[in-house]
Amino acid sequence: MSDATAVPTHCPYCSLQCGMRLRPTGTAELPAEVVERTDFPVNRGALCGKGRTAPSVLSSRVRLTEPLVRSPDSGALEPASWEEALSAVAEGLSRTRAAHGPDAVGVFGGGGLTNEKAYTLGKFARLVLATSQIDYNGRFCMSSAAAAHQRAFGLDRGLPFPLEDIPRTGCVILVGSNLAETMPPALRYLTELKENGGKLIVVDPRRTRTAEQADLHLAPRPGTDLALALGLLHLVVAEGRVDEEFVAERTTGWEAARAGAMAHWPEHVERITGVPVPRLREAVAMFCDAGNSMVLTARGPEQQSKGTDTVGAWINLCLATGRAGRPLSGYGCLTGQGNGQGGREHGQKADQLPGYRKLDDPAARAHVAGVWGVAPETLPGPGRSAYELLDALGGEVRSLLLMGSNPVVSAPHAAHVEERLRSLDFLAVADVVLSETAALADVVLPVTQWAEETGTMTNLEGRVLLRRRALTPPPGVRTDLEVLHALAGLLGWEKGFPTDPEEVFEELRRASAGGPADYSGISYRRIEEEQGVFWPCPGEGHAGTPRLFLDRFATADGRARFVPVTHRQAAEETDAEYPVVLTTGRVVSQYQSGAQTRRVAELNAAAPGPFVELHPRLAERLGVAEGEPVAVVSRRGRAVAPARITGAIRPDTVFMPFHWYGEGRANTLVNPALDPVSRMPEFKVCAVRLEPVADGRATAG
Ligand SMILES: Nc1nc2c(c(=O)[nH]1)N[C@H]1C(S)=C(S)[C@@H](COP(=O)(O)OP(=O)(O)OC[C@H]3O[C@@H](n4cnc5c(=O)[nH]c(N)nc54)[C@H](O)[C@@H]3O)O[C@H]1N2
Ligand SMILES: Nc1nc2c(c(=O)[nH]1)N[C@H]1C(S)=C(S)[C@@H](COP(=O)(O)OP(=O)(O)OC[C@H]3O[C@@H](n4cnc5c(=O)[nH]c(N)nc54)[C@H](O)[C@@H]3O)O[C@H]1N2
Ligand code: SF4
Ligand SMILES: [Mo]
Repeated sequence: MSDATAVPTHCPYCSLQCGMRLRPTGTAELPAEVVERTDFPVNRGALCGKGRTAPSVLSSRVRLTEPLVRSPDSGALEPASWEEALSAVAEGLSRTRAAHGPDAVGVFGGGGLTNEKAYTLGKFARLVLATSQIDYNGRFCMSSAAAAHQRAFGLDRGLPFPLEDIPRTGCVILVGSNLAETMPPALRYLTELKENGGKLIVVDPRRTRTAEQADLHLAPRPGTDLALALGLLHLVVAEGRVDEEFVAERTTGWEAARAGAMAHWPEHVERITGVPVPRLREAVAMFCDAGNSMVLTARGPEQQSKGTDTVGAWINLCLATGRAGRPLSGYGCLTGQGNGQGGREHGQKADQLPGYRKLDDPAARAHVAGVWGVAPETLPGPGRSAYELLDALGGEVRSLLLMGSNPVVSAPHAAHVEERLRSLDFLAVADVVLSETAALADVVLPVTQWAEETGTMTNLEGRVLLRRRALTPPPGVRTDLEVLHALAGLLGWEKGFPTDPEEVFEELRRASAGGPADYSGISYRRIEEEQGVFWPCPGEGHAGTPRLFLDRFATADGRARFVPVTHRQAAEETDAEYPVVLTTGRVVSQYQSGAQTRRVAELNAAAPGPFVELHPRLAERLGVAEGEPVAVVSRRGRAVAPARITGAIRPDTVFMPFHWYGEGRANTLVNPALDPVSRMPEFKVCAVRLEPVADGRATAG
């Protein structure tokens, strides 16, 4: 297969942003083929099944190819022209604004959108709609780690070092990440770590494919990572393993953090977490005996109503042992979505302006207003967080423009969110497929996909990448930037919303200049020449910053801040009525709400539907056999899915993946309790009871 006609680009899905090449085929059935691209360092040619099959979603058989408008007569979505569809959106949003004010119009974005789209969506909300009510699905993703990063280091970039550093450290504690399934090509970094003699500790209530690779697997009860991290820090102090010099020179706040940890005796921590004291000691020895070590967290410890404090406790462990701010050591968060990093930097977040600036900071407002050519006082203030925004739909927020998310499947307490979406006066959804959320809309706008448009993405390392348009999109679809340009025009903003991504990026560079996430030195040309550029990159002559904090942390005094934390319970603990813990997550062959991957035959064959993973003891008590339906009931609702019985999960816990709609929708059950700082919902812990689906059998648990 010749590469001559293949365009270098990146996968449409997760934050690894694996490099690939695409070769157009000239057919509408399957418009492109994936060709290997070995020059991109993150994946060196390796792809998971989702990446390999991604062109299937470009097929005219599964995607949207014309706008849809809900007919007042039939009540059904019917094909319409772009002019009709766009004016219906402009009218819908204007009507709400005229009747209820600008804050009655909401915007919901996504961490899969390119930097250019995320930036433009935030600008569109603040200028054209003049609303404060914008947030996005990244709130459900890494917001707890982001908040903890900010508190401790003064800056939030998921990984403060490139992935290539991982095999060269001495020990990695991987907390609540199943990267063998969620970022398969990244498993190589852990394999190389072990080949180099390094140790891997995995913290997960399930013995996952990732945990199977570990030298030490700790399986705490879900929602108890905070106690676990405090217990490890307690032992670090008790065993005299604190790096006093590092603590004195590069941190503040140690005494209070130390006191917090000393209150968490190992035996007490064992009672809370279920992890035996000898295993805690083993972990401390592995972590501290290695010359360098890292802690990496993902959604397990973060998607909790105490996710920010939990990540803070892991950061405290790194700081106390001097495992931060020096080469080959540190704390990092494995961000999830394709542009999970860039999507949280350029203004689609409720409290934020481009360049990771704060919306309530007068200097930030003045700078960005200057770039946008408006007076700072016209910019609205901070709005509601994602779940709070969804919860307010049909109440204070009466119309919504949604781009790049499928909350009917992915939001907590999903039946309630679905009902709120249905109660809106007006809903417009831009998507590539008719997702479950798009199916509720008054207007559906069909947009181009990754392979058909150019734009930048910032991967989990903080590396800014370029996706180049490789294909001509079908005639009936437009880009998200064209959609926002047209809507802005209809709403009185002829200028300021360009459709050329590079023109948007040039403006984003200026808007981000001087901010924490400074992109001002990055250009499309540089990205192509350098295999991506790491931010901050504050000038054309600046090399970019693959490694952060080596000389100083990004706080005012340059020191990292210990945050005093203590363990607290999950928002919903088990009791006699709901005796089992439900946790949720992912499988390798489906992506997120499944809107894209459920349309790929090969992936569906591998992962055809939801399931309830449970321990043989629990299954026996319940009287269900492998594959038989189980009802899982929480205070919010009931879901039914086949039993998958395995000794790889704790007997007090069940696991459901969240990729499906219908009776097996995991989020019907999930508790929308929010972290007080990050506003992250508690996706990883709620209390449930299990019932066999046939009548007459007893409740187990
Ligand atoms: N195949 C696939 N890959 C993906 C995605 C996808 O949907 N599918 N999504 C992408 C995105 S956006 C994200 S955010 C990432 C997520 O990537 P991960 O964080 O790796 O994915 P999850 O499966 O949500 O959770 C990871 C692990 O946390 C464990 N866990 C559950 N509760 C707890 C707990 O209380 N404590 C601890 N320590 N662990 C717990 C689960 O058992 C699970 O194995 O994946 C990205 N990659
Ligand atoms: N129970 C449970 N729930 C969870 C989680 C969990 O672990 N457990 N994890 C949470 C996490 S980490 C995340 S990130 C969320 C994600 O959940 P969602 O926000 O629902 O994510 P996706 O399924 O990726 O939805 C993206 C939608 O945008 C469309 N799309 C893709 N690209 C584009 C584009 O460029 N433009 C436009 N306009 N549309 C596009 C897709 O077709 C799809 O319909 O789910 C959260 N929900
Ligand atoms: S690991 Fe992520 S970026 Fe790489 S091919 Fe799979 S889904 Fe795509
Ligand atoms: Mo995510």
